[in-house]
Amino acid sequence: MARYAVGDLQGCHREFVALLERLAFDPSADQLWLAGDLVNRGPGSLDCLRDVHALGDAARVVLGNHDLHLLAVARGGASIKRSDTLDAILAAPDREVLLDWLQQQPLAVAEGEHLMVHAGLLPQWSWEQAQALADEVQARLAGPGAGAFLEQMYGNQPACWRDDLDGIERLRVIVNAFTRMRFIDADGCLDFAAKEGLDSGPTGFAPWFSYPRSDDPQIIFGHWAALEGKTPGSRVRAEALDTGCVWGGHLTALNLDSGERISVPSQRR
Ligand SMILES: [Mn+2]
Repeated sequence: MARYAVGDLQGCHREFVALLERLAFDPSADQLWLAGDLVNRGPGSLDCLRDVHALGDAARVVLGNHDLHLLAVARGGASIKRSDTLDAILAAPDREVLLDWLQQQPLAVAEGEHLMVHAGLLPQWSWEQAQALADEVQARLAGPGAGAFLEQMYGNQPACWRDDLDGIERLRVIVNAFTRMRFIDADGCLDFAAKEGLDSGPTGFAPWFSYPRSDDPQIIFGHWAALEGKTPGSRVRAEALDTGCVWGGHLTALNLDSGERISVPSQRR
């Protein structure tokens, strides 16, 4: 049995098929972890969603910001943006099955020494606390308050985590940290503007992985394509897996047991 983690698909379906072929992936024996953002911006979002759903127990998925955006559009009254490529999913005959499945996925997956999240792990959160906070959001998404939550999910405030936050503010910071975080300050406050490389953050802010932690999980994440798969200056064990397939880069898998990286080139050029 092999275990692989794969970065943001974002509708790169041809590359996803090519990567699974390269891995000789066997859904009856192997496991595929997907670091979120299965959909959006790329041309094959519906096929990506269908294929990952069809993997059943062979796939473990965390939600990314684009996956949550799809749910917010479909079920929270959010507006579609000009750059979104979600129309085929929204019009698909199997959309309810796919959306129901997506809405049940977690913000964090932990197994052994590995912890997979879409954007990152706030250094203020222990591994155990992070898991509990991810569970809070998953329970809300799976429960009767899901629609109201999706309607209020968007927002950059509050930007800083505090243990005593409650209600929608608490859930919003949890979602933003797990799915949108790049640069933070020493107090665990998020910046939402900088999206480029390591030097693009505002004064006083640094990449979340450049802050030390009191525990030492192997953190697997996607989301930040400008890192090109690297985490220089990292003070935690972090594996960046978004290698920008949708932007003409690569789609990358990490063998969780050997540490080997396997990539296929984007077919979007
Ligand atoms: Mn993302």
